[in-house]
Amino acid sequence: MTIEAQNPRLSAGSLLHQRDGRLTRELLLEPGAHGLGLAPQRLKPDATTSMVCGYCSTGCSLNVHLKDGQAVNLSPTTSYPVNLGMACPKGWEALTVLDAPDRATTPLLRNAAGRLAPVDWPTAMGEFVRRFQSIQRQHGPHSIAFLSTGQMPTEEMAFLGSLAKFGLGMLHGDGNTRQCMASAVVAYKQSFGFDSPPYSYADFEESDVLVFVGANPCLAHPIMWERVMRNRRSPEIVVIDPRATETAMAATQHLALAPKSDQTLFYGLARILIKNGWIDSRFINQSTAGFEQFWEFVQPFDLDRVVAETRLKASQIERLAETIHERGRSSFWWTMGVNQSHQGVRTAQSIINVALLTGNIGRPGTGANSITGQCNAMGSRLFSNTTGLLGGHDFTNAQHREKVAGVLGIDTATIPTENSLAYNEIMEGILRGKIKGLWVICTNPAHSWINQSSARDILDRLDFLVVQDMYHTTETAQRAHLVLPAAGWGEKEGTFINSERRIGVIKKVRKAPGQALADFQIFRLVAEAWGCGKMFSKWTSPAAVFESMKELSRGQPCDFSGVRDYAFLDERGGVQWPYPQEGGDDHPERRLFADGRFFHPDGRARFVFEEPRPMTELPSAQYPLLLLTGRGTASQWHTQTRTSKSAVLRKLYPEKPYVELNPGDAKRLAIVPNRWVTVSSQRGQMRALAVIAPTVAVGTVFIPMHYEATNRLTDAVFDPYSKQPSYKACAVRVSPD
Ligand SMILES: Nc1nc2c(c(=O)[nH]1)N[C@H]1C(S)=C(S)[C@@H](COP(=O)(O)OP(=O)(O)OC[C@H]3O[C@@H](n4cnc5c(=O)[nH]c(N)nc54)[C@H](O)[C@@H]3O)O[C@H]1N2
Ligand SMILES: Nc1nc2c(c(=O)[nH]1)N[C@H]1C(S)=C(S)[C@@H](COP(=O)(O)OP(=O)(O)OC[C@H]3O[C@@H](n4cnc5c(=O)[nH]c(N)nc54)[C@H](O)[C@@H]3O)O[C@H]1N2
Ligand code: SF4
Ligand SMILES: [Mo]
Repeated sequence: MTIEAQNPRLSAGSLLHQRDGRLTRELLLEPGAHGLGLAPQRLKPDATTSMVCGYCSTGCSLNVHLKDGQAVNLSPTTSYPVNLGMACPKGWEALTVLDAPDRATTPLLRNAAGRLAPVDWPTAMGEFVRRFQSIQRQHGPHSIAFLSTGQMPTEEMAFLGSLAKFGLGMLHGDGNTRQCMASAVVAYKQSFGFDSPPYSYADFEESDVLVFVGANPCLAHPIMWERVMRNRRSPEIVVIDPRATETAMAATQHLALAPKSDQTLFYGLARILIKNGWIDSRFINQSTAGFEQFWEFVQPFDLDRVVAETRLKASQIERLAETIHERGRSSFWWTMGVNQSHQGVRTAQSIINVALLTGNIGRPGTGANSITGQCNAMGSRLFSNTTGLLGGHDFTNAQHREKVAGVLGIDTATIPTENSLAYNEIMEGILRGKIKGLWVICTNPAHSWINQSSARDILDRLDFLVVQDMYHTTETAQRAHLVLPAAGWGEKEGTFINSERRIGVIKKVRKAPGQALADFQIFRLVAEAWGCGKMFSKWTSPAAVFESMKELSRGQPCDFSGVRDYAFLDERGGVQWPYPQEGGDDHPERRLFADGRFFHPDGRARFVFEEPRPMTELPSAQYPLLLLTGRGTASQWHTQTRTSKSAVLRKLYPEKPYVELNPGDAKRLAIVPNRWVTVSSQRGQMRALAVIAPTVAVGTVFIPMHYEATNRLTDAVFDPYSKQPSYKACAVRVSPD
């Protein structure tokens, strides 16, 4: 019997049922049924189960309460080592946003009239294959690409990256993690030999000095901040941020430096520390390489120069050096104020260098610690198969390709031998007509990508744009030729890896609306429809993929082959990598590098440094102010596709776009509070309500990224090593309406 006969919802003419009717029927009719003992049908219908949150990288655990097999409510888990019973508003409201009326419930195909109209899955898959394959035939295999995410379970990322690159023959695929973590990734690889944030959240509580650089955890990582508040060592809290953020206001020292002068500051700081002998010579000798050259390099960064470039007071810089020296355990935490810069990699390394110099690594309360952003940015860094080959491997390394092929049971020849283009290069490829088809999964570039008018123009040039999202209303989905309706967090299963390398489980506690399917199942459908289903015959469930991921990780710094299964993760409150099969350390909160050995072949960390460079777009007579962008409140998430759907969250943030201005600038420009102003850059303009506050320095303004128009203003500038966009520096003008 064909599928159509069983289910009138499905139309004839699809490729699917011809290949494997059983598989397809299973996929279409029982979304999420590929259970592993965790799906609701196996959970007691009125049970409470726990799972990690699907927003930020803190990775809090939430207890989800079920009634008749469906989640009805949740509360934070008290026994989980991450959040200890706490959650922020987004976590508390995580279930509400699943019920939004704009959920994508059927595939949508743009019709002859130019409108997106509902179609069934077989038609959608048929179009997917026909259009992409025809582009490939006409323009070559690499004329289609994908953009993925840091917000899907690792199993889905691994599936997508493998399907696209090994099955569909794509060479180019990148993710929104480029917008976010690329600078930290490159910095760690070069400095430590592997992308390895070394800390555990216990370090928030065990530090004597916490230095936050370009990070606003009070609202971007509120539960990490709660951990800071639990610190009983009367810590010195230093915030290095041009703005007086919520976090800066709670600090004991706020260094409101000139934007993008952090690298100079940290070189100057290193110079003071070395000059005064406030360094750990034993650690430097045993565990690092390049100290002599670094010492020579920082000589010209004397206090006068650093004061001139950072616009800080000499006493502030000296006090920071003294604090680090006197108080002992210092930890350095950085986020987007560092990574999103024209020199993000070297700035991150300027921080790493100070931690290395002072031996502040591998001990409690120390570390050069990049805080990640999205719930599974860490999973994407290891398994998205974009920049790196699955499991922290390298596409250009023949041994790595063989290992991966062996574990997956595929022909080594299907694995690309070169790296993908980066996100910005994919966009440029579209502009140049080299890339004609794009598959966007779980990200919203028409809102979040830099220099938005140009980004939208580029997306609109595509012959075929497929967007796979929970909501059909996103700025990117509205431009798509084909929309694939995806299940979201809570409607599917898999694992996330949080900021401190902790692998945690998510579960299916809700049925996805309409015909929406877990991304995992969409990938299975694509594999079948494309004709490469056989290659993925072992990829039957997230749990099965998790087994392969364990094997892929074996022998790598991120080895988690000792994790038995999902239930093991549940029992343990998540498990941090590494957790190898032999000799795994069972301590619930672990840090790396306790033995002073790093991941370079000689075991030594590197001092990496370079002369700082000026920003590309400095304020001018026409655009006299510098725009900083970032997170606005704890209740808004990125492009707001999810958080704007909760009435509770909507009450907790300003509905209308706003721009924060210094009172001095406002006075000069005759701008009064809470009135509309126009903010313009060379690339575009937006209207915003004026918020006048001394939290921003004279000459700078701040606009949250959550409002659609913000990226009309930003300038497409990238770090040369990480290709991460510099979202936090461009010249603007503000004029009253
Ligand atoms: N509520 C909420 N939480 C989130 C998110 C969200 O959207 N909403 N997103 C998550 C994600 S993906 C990420 S990546 C993180 C981001 O977390 P954060 O990086 O903490 O947040 P941002 O506000 O983007 O940037 C942090 C700070 O960098 C400062 N900054 C700008 N330029 C410079 C500079 O040159 N030097 C220094 N030192 N500082 C500078 C800004 O003033 C800002 O206060 O948050 C995560 N958590
Ligand atoms: N100006 C400015 N711009 C920025 C930044 C900044 O600081 N300033 N920060 C940058 C950073 S750090 C980041 S991380 C990016 C974030 O940028 P985006 O990734 O574009 O933002 P999100 O809103 O998180 O988009 C995620 C999309 O995935 C969908 N989705 C959620 N769950 C699922 C799922 O399970 N499956 C599928 N298929 N879809 C799902 C959501 O509905 C949403 O449309 O923005 C960047 N842009
Ligand atoms: S802090 Fe992050 S992980 Fe924790 S509840 Fe809030 S959004 Fe979720
Ligand atoms: Mo991010």
